[in-house]
Parts: sequence; structure tokens; C-alpha cells
Amino acid sequence: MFYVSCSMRVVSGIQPSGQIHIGNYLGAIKQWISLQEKNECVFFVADLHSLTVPYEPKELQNKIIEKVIAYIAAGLDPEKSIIFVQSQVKEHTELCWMLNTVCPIGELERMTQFKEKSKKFKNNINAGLFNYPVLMAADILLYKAHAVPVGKDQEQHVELVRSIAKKFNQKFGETFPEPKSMLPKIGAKIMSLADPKKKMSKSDDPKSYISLFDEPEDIQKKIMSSQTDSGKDVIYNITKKPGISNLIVIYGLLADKTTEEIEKQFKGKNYSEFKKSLSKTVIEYLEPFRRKQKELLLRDVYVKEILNKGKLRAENIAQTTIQEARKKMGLE
Ligand code: AQP
Repeated sequence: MFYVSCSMRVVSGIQPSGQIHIGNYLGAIKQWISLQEKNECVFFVADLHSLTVPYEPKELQNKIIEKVIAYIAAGLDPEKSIIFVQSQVKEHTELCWMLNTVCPIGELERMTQFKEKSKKFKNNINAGLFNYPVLMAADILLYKAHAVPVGKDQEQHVELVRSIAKKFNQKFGETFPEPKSMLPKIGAKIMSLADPKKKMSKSDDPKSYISLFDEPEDIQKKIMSSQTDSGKDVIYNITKKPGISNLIVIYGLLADKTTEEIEKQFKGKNYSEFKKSLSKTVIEYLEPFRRKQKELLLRDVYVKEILNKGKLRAENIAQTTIQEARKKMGLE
């Protein structure tokens, strides 16, 4: 994590695929919440990105609203942050096309996410999946962002955004700041509960992640049956004990304890005792989120109003940038 003394523009988003889990929260949203206090923050639901993998069109609108509710339930304040839906601000796709013309294919071919998702969705390797990082560049550069709070998996994409900004600036004149990714020092890559060698992902089996709104009994079940390693000591060792180490990271972040404190607390105790205590911590931490979510699910009009306001505020910035980019590229 880097620290900033003055206010900056911050942009980030999450796709409306699956359910927002504690990996998304600890890697990204938790940072958003503290950043919104002193910075100009722009957070969106990345619906256009979610079209690049198989999805159900009839369910998409509900999934988008679910994500907005999750943002607010987790602590985003619509008075402080601009919250909107990506596809409602058309400038994202216009800038994406412009940036496509300065982004070398070779750089897109190197992207780990493209390689992984191409393997995962063998029958749907579409051009959108390939171009995903260019749309992400548009999402960020449209707001001339300085910082992009994301988890580790998105770091490579933000690097590419910097490279695209540089290329555009060199070709057409100084236009975009080169944004930096902001990763939390701990928790930038929370691993799957079912396979601690894999990242926790919302498009995987729900047993492999804890959603922000899982009911207490489900949280307990998932943690108690999470994959742990041979042996029984609660000790952090990422290579030899990836399962228990991942759970220690989650415990530490939610209970605000260091690894050493946790190891000391569970000295002489076994995995099961540790998991019970972790379940309790997670259930308690997420309780206010669940409560707020239930409240917001009944406030349809309020949520729509937030999105309408957010769209207008986002458009205001986006239109100024797009006009500048159009002029620089000779389109006006
Ligand atoms: N396991 C994770 N640990 C820490 N941070 C994570 N993020 C994702 N997984 C973890 C961060 O959360 C944000 C979500 O971004 P996204 O919705 O664009 O998708 P993603 O990065 O591909 O996340 P998922 O959960 O794996 O979603 P699916 O399965 O839909 O692809 C990003 O900031 C990401 O870094």
C-alpha cells in the first residue's frame, strides 16, 4: 500500500459476476472505503466486462443492483464516492475503441487473466475477453485516475494501462496521467477455501468463497470444511501450509491481529479449534453487512437514485476527457 498526502482521483470496479466475497472485500473494497474519506473516488459496477464470460442476460440487471447494494452495505458512501454502472456511461466504450488503436496485440497476449480465462471457458474465447484490459484502460483513463485500488490479480492489467497511457501521450500529446495500482500490504490475494493454491474467485463454486452476505451457518460450514494441510499446528507457512496460512491471513485482517499474535493464541490448539474461532470472527465481522444489505434490498428507489446521480457525476468527468481525446486524435 502506498500512502498519499494530498487528494487524488481514485477509480476501481467489480464485475457483476457471482457474489462479492471476502477476497474482493479485503483486496479491493476495504481500501475503497478508507480512500473515499480524503480522495475523489469513482467506483462502478463493471457490467461490460462481465459480458466476456458466459452469463445469463435475464439475471444481469439483478446482479448489477446486488453489487451496488454490496458496495453500500460494505461501507461505500454515495455522498462521498461516485457510484455508477459502467455501461450507462457510453464514453467507456468510445475511449476503449480509441485506446485499442494504440495497444499492441502482443501486450494483450501476455495477460495472465486472458490465458487463464481462455482455459476456463474454452468454448467462449471471444475478442472481448482478449480486449478486456483495453476496456479497463478506458475505465481508468477516462477519469484521469492517479490510483487504482485492486487485488494482486489486477496488477498486471494496471501496468498495461500505464503503458497504454504512455503510448497515447507519446503519439497524441500529454493527455492521461499514468495510474498506479494500490495493493493492500496483506490480503491482496486471498486464496480459495477449496484449493488454497488457487485465488478465491466469485465465478468458482460458492463453497470455495465466503460471500459478504452468507448466512452464519453457511460461513461456519465453509470454514470448517475448508481445505487445510497435514499436521495440526496453527502456524503461518505459505509454502508448506498454504491452507492454514490463508485462513490465518483472513483471521488477522478481520480480527486486527498479527500473524504472531494468532500463532501464540492457538499454540497447542488444533485446526478445528482455530476454525471455530475464525468462523465466529467472520460471522461477527459480516453481521452489519448482512443487516445493511437486507435494509437496502427494500429501498429500490433509493438505490436507483444513487445510480442516476452517480451516472451524471461520472458523465460530467467522462465527457470532458473524451472531448479532449477526440481533439487530440483529430476526430474534432
Ligand atoms: N482472491 C482475491 N483476493 C484479493 N483480491 C481479489 N480480487 C479478486 N479476487 C481477489 C480483487 O477484487 C476486485 C474484483 O474484480 P473483478 O470483479 O473485476 O474480477 P476478478 O479480479 O477476476 O475477481 P474474481 O473474484 O476472481 O471474479 P471472477 O471470478 O468473476 O473473475 C479486483 O480488484 C480484484 O483484484
